[in-house]
Amino acid sequence: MSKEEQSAENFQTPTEFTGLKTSKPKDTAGGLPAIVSSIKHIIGEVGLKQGTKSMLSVNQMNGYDCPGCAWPDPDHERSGLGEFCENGAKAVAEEATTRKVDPAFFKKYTIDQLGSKSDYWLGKSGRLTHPMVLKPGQQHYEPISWPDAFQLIAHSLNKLNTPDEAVFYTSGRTSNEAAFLYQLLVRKFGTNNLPDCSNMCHESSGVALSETVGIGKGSVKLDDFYKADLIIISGQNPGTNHPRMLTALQKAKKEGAKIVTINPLRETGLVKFKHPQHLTDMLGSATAITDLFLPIKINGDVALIKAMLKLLIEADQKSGGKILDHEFIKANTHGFETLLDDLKSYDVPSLIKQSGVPEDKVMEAVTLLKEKKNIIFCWAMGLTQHKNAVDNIREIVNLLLIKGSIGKPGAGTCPVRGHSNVQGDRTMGIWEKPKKAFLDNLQKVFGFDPPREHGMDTVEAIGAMAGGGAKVFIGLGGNFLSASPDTAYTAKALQNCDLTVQVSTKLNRSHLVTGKTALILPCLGRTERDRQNGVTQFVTVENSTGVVHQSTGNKPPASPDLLSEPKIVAELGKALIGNSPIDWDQMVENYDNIRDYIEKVIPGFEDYNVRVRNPGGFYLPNGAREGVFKTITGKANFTINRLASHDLKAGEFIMMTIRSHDQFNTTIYGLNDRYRGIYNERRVILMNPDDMRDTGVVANDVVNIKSCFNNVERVAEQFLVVPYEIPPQCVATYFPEANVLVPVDNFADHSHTPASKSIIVTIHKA
Ligand SMILES: Nc1nc2c(c(=O)[nH]1)N[C@H]1C(S)=C(S)[C@@H](COP(=O)(O)OP(=O)(O)OC[C@H]3O[C@@H](n4cnc5c(=O)[nH]c(N)nc54)[C@H](O)[C@@H]3O)O[C@H]1N2
Ligand SMILES: Nc1nc2c(c(=O)[nH]1)N[C@H]1C(S)=C(S)[C@@H](COP(=O)(O)OP(=O)(O)OC[C@H]3O[C@@H](n4cnc5c(=O)[nH]c(N)nc54)[C@H](O)[C@@H]3O)O[C@H]1N2
Ligand SMILES: [Mo]
Repeated sequence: MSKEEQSAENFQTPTEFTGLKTSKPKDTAGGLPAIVSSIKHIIGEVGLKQGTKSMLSVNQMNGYDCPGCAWPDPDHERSGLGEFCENGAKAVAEEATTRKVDPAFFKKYTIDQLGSKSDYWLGKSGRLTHPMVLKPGQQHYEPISWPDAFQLIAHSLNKLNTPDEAVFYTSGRTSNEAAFLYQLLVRKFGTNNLPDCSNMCHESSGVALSETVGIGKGSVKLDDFYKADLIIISGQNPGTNHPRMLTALQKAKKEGAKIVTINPLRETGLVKFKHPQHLTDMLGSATAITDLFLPIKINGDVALIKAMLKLLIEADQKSGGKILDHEFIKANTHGFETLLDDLKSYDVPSLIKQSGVPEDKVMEAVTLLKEKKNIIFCWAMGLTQHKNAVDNIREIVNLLLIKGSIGKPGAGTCPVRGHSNVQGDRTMGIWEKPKKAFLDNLQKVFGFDPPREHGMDTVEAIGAMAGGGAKVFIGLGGNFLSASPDTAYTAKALQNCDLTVQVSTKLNRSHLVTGKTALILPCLGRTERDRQNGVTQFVTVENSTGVVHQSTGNKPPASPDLLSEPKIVAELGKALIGNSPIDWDQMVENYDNIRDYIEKVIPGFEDYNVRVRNPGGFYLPNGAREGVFKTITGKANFTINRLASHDLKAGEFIMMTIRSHDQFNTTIYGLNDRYRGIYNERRVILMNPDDMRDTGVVANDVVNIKSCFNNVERVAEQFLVVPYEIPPQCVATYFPEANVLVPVDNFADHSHTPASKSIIVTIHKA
């Protein structure tokens, strides 16, 4: 690499410490501290007046969808105080910031200077304002006009030997309209290379649920929480990542539901909650959320659920068939006998031991499961990011099926989605493995032959770029470098490209580790007014429960030079393919036109433009919700699943990479993880005190962490040890700092989701 090119070190955040402080983990989420924190972030980035205005329209019927998580809003009512939470406030503040990353900023800093800054610093620099280009061998981005940028991309794409040498990534904040246009452009160009953040997120859920219940999405509605008698939450930290879920759980408890949580960590939001918008809560005592906490070992979930299944089946036999829902099993499922047979090969004590959960707690959980008929199972990344992640979720389905807990009110599957429109993007066709029916419809409506061969997912795309098989990378949102596994390897993959393009709102590390030529295309954010031909447009999104609704930005754009995502895709379409047969201009002049096409291509969007104008939007069809299972067998399928197999040697640990309270994925809002009592530092490793003693480390010791997979050693340097209540042989670090340790070739079977919650590591005093 020549001296002028980017230094190899730009790929990770600097290893200097920022000054760790710790306290006891909190036992109550929300409350006054949540309000104080919201206000601090809003005033710091936006100022009080504009900030308050922005917050009041979050998740309102006529406002914009919160750019944070994908938790649903109530169907008919909205809080007059704004339907937002502390972390929603941070997400809005981050986007609405008044600071700017403009051409003068890029003139001031070289790529290497920016590379030496932390992710926190990069994000706090402000909003991107102009399209910028980084020419080969240069150290500074320079302004480029929009038409020149589109020509440059079209030229690079047209030079490829085949369209399959291009990778078109999507992050889950993209609207339905932008996503639909994007996949159309990519397929018209001639490839299905549409990896997305979902590949690293809930892909394992999609795969498992499609196979077992016939739809890759959850089956419950928000109202089901208030009809459930048992809610199980596993592998999820809602207090931080889906704070509005706590409101639903609080209400569910008032309606009589019991709540069981399964997690290696006693996450604060799951312990107690005070609703920051309810005066009675603020003045009175907090609601205890969890009735029973099962402290599981990382990746011990299949073992735990198998133990529960066995114990329930035994109890059922003893009770003469009163515990399981035999009528449901007979009428609606396939494979029950095979499951019973398979379970005979396990014994309960060994399963319980492998799960790490104390036996009396397992028994308590089984007692609840025996009594309760309407069960909802919620989960997130703690279950989807393991080698046997698909097994994790299929095993959950086994549990729900024996209890007949799906396809009726108050019961079902609830994979809690991450990005606010990640589910909608998939519905729109952002998928490297599109269904035949979808492509057939595309062909019928647009009159071209879409490619039929499956494209590359995230892990495959990294490999292709590293190996020279892919040469152009385009990212519609996201931060591919830092979100992907194996940061050093992914960096080489991106640097191997001829061109990398990032459509972004904020500066991130993917702008600093680039192909030979790089483009930044700055776009409008969710909160901003989007006008086309002088008329304000709205976009649409789909939440975790399959509700499609409007989102209308109301803030003036951060810069007059920003384009909306649909406009960027349409302009690229024109430069690459021309304005015929697909009339890109017509589609973006009024987003209703895009929605008319979506309606023609995708089932469930009948009368889209009318129904999406109804307050609260509309539900998409969901077979599993109705008890109709569109699987190969025509029934809900029981499956046979594998236990995790980590033979940890002495000195080895299983590490999960998790989110702190002050981040949204790779966007770092602040340096605190308030609920866990960790302040002003992200380079920490949470360890069990007994393990610390055995390893010969004490609190605040500096360690290097090593992972070794398929004989390749990876090292993450300079982490501070924090003693924490976590099961033995389990440790935790934050994502993305620890992504250098996630092997690109260690991913979930069937879904290819990187196993970023089960990395085998050793810990070494630095
Ligand atoms: N504020 C904020 N909101 C967010 C995000 C954010 O970064 N910040 N990210 C968004 C996105 S894209 C997503 S996908 C979601 C992520 O939401 P979560 O899945 O809640 O996020 P993680 O921090 O990855 O937390 C994983 C949880 O699983 C637990 N866990 C880890 N391994 C295991 C295991 O083997 N078994 C069990 N039972 N539990 C385990 C961890 O202790 C942790 O509590 O949140 C979304 N919302
Ligand atoms: N080790 C480890 N790795 C993980 C995970 C983990 O738990 N552990 N989690 C995985 C998960 S669940 C996910 S979803 C992925 C996340 O992967 P990504 O979605 O790729 O990453 P984000 O950090 O959400 O992307 C942030 C960037 O998106 C851009 N952005 C924000 N809003 C907008 C917008 O409205 N439009 C556009 N065009 N750009 C916008 C900003 O420039 C910002 O810098 O990471 C995965 N990686
Ligand atoms: Mo995610």
